[in-house]
Amino acid sequence: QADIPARVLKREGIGARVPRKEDARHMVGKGNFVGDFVLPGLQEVAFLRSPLAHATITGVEIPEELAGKVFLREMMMDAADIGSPSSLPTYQYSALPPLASGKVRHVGEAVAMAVAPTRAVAEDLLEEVQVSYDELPVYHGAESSLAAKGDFLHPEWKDNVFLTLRANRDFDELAAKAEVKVSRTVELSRQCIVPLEGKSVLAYWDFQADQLVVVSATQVPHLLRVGIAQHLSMNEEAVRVVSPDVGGAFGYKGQLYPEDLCIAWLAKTYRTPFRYLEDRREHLIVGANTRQHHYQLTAYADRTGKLLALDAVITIDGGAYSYYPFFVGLEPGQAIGNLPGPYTFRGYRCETLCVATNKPGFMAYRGVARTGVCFAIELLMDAVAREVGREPWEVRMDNLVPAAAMPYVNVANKHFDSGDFPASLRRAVEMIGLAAVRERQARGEPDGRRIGFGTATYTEQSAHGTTVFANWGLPVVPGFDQAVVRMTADGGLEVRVGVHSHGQGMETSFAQIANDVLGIPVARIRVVHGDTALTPFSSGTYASRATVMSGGAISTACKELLPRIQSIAGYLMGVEPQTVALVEGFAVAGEKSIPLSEVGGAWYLTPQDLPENVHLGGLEVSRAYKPRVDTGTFTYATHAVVVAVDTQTGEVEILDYVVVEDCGTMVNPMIVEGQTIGGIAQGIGTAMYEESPYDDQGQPLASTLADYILPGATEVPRIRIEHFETPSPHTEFGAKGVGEGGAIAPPAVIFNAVNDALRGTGASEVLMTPLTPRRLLKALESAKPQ
Ligand code: SMO
Repeated sequence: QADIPARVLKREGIGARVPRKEDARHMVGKGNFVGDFVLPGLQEVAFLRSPLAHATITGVEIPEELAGKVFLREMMMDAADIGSPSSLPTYQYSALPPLASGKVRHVGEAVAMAVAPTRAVAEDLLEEVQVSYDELPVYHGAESSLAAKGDFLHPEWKDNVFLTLRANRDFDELAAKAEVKVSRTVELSRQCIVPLEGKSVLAYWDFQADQLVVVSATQVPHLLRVGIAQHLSMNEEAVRVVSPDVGGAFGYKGQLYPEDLCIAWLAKTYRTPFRYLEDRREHLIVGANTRQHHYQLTAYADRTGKLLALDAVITIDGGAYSYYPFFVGLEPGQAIGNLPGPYTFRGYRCETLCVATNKPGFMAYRGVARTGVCFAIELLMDAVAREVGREPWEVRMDNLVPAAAMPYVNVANKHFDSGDFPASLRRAVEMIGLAAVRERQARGEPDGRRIGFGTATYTEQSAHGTTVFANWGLPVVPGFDQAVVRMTADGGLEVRVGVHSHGQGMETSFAQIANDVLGIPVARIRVVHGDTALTPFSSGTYASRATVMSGGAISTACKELLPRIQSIAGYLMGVEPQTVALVEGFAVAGEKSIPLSEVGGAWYLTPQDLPENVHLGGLEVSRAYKPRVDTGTFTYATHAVVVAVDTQTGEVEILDYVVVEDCGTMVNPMIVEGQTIGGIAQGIGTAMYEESPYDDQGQPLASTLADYILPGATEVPRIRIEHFETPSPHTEFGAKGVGEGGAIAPPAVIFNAVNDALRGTGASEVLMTPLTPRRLLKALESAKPQ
């Protein structure tokens, strides 16, 4: 191995903390976002949005001189209403017109659009448009929607419910055996997702390719392509979607929006470029559409707190429409399936309703319903522990699925593949130093604040298989993924994937996965993503699936490419192919080694010198991949916190935050940690700050960042993370998904810690996010003598 330069002898494969390739361009402001594109003749688009939550449009007046500059629904009849079909029997379909026609169903719904050389001029044009409305009664929350006897939100509906899901497994029998019954009502407020970059879309006509090109900040370029083709009655091959750098997605960019369709329609119709960039105010008004779950829960347990059964009614405020491909359906499906958490109880009754209201359409946000279900079950767990007078984490230890029971199928038919849930909890309690925390609590703080400890353990399903999507009745989402790998003539590697990376670090971690098989230095591996013309079809980036799915496809494709490289290298070196190892960009056999550029050069440049049998299929391989079983993988983690509560001001400070997580084999622990911390920051937002309240007329009350409070650097504490690494038995290299997990547990642990701190004050428990000082002081008021 003397020929291998010493400087490249470093390990960059699976498990290495390789610095992220993608960070440099962002650090120096060289990212390329939809807003950065410069195209000759580009017109900017602005939308006129409804000021009312529910109304009939009785007339629209557009001054004559604006003809060709302002558009309404009836001017674009060759575009279809957006819909998200599902074959689930209880599902009611909602048609979402690209621009409102006849009715508006939430504040901010787009009614008209204007085009102009600048956004400001386009907004000015809209000032000239007069829309008259007849107000309709507003369904401002699930309660009023469910009470309706007629005049439902959508014509032909039989009530105001998008979807009802029910589960009942041995509930009556097991609940009857319970000695302790504990009920709670817990709730998460509606909030926004607030990525740095909002919705962004640009479209133009590529005359050479005879294609509509849609440049969009999307996390699902291939699904968006299918959606645009379907809704504009175009052939799929006539549409290309490019997703360049995307400033955070988190679920907000996983669907086809009216704005996407409008911009695509303009470019298809006029064959000139158009763009729309959502501004912050639009985001806070039209994007206020996630997390709002209401839970009525009853736990049935023995007198030690071991649960026998759980009864729940989950009500989700689904907003007015379901976006393509299936957004109001995902949330109830994930909620009913994941509420039982990582526990062993065997009795479960649950009804989950996704209710239509006059608010923007609901969507998934990092964690997809599991932030809600974790909050619900983990607050209930603490309540059970208080009821039976035990330490909450010890009650959990008796309820968690033990490692010896793995693989384990829980009461909601979740197939946990591997891991040691109790060990993660024990370790988190150790890291936090619980004994010392309890002593400190008993002593009291010098500044009078109250200390509290909270913990939560959750699982995060990822790598959902085809049957999971099929069970949701979805027509367009296959549960597999694909990759193409190609060794270049000069010994480098191109990896092409249909998922999109927008913060997850896939340009680095995917290169590491390929490096692990082929030994090509990460610096010589280029990960190509974000263009349907360059990449294989993919369901896209969501549900923490990309490392397992696309990573698995890359790994299997590289394993197919490996013997082809060995065959050529073996021939060139005069050794048996199977004796050739690939190390750091070289083919090595005993004392001999050649750089991979010689292998690539032989195949591409002098193929006539290679015998037929070593030529094989060439140096490019395409592979589709899905895990060995269809039931997914289950990452799990325990989060634990210590908080200090100021009972005078209602302020909560996080003093310590620890995570013990297990996402199977880590490709890059540094990226796993980054994902976890980023998720926790967002979870802290859900727990303590972020809220989109509505009044009873459906008017959003937080439409600027002065009213909608985000956690900043000072609100996110230092987070201590430890990893377990139990490889998934089902996946290519043992990985499980990790992208969303961090956001799941923070509300649960913070509320449990605050309720722990409030014990003995007589305050009522806090049970609703976000935990603002106002809510906390209200809980404390109940302690005061009336
Ligand atoms: S909310 Mo995620 O993009 O599955």
